[in-house]
Amino acid sequence: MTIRVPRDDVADAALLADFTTLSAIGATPAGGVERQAATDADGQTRAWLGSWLTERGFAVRQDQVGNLFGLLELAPGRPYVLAGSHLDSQPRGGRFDGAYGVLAAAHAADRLRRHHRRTGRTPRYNVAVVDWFNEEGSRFKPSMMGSAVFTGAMPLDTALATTDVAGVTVATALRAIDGQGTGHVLDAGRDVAAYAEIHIEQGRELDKAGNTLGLVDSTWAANKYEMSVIGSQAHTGATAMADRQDALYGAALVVVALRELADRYGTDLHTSCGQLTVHPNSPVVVAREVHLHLDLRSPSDDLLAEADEVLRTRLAEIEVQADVSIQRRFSHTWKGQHYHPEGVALAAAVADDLGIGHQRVRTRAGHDSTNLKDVVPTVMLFVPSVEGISHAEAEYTTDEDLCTGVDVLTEVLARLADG
Ligand code: HGY
Ligand code: MN
Ligand code: MN
Ligand code: MN
Repeated sequence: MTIRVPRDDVADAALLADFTTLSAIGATPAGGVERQAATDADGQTRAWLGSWLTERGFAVRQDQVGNLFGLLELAPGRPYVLAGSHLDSQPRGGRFDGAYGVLAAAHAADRLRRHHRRTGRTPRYNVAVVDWFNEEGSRFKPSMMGSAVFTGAMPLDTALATTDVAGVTVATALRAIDGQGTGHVLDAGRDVAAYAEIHIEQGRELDKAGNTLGLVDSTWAANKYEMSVIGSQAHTGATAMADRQDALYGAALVVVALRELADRYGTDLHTSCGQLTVHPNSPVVVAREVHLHLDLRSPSDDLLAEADEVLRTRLAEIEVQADVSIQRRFSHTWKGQHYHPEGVALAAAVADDLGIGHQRVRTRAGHDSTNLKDVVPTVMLFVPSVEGISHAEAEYTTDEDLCTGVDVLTEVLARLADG
């Protein structure tokens, strides 16, 4: 099939200049960014995107959970093809994760706008760019919050009432950055014809294979738990060891048990505890309570369920061993599922037509497309992460791969918009 929107070399320079500007917001010393959801830095990137879109004729709107949209009406009254990702980052995170996908979507949609103005053609669908609120789930749990509310996977009120460790709600934090819209912008079921997202791979497959493009055909499954290990406070010096109910000792056994569980299943299970809070967290007090966030991922739902059972048994042993009690509750879970085969086929056809090396990949990380794929036809694309590094300041993707990714996304968007 012939390419609908010709490559635009001038636009490469503009994309890279914009990415440099964006990466300077909330920049950290070693080349990362600190832009957790609804912080000032997140607010600044949203404001920057809003003015970038407004200057190019997009109608900028925010919904009640802070999802930021740039609407481009090319076919009045018709549904929209959405393209986007997320601007929020992990603490001292990488500057590419999410932000690249939002900028790529903005540039791709703008190339489409200029192309339709030149040719006078009217596509079947309108186009919209989106920055999904709080994809990362670091400050406010769970991750992928904004897209979960948009797709009906999470009630709006539950999201708005979610608090961070300081007790600040999402609603309060959004108002502080002028991030809360008054009403509905788009209805996932009625107004959205398809969704496309481009993202860094955050793994080594493409980098190892020397391919530029990943066509995401499925996702690993994930179980994320919040856990409390409850003991009793005591003097670290005076209290006899036999009299202790040391919550931090119990939590340490849980962390070791997670690693032993992963070792048991080889490469088919990833486990970690990334966040641990000790109370009262004093050097001369035996901890009374420890809160942990656990993250278990596997390509197999059945294996994940089996690992959950094995963990449950080990937790019961730890309760006896450390004389503590352990409470656990799911905070977020998603199944290992396939993406739309026709979306994968469309992306493969574009890669072939553009002569770009590509392969199918399975995402281990969650993305906003993990939610969108459940309600609309979805295309998810990856560009390489050098050495697979992500959620770290050393995260890196080459300029060439960034630009190639936008070429592909532009063409995918053009074909989705033509329906
Ligand atoms: O949980 C996830 O995989 C996402 O990156 N927040
Ligand atoms: Mn991401
Ligand atoms: Mn991330
Ligand atoms: Mn993610």
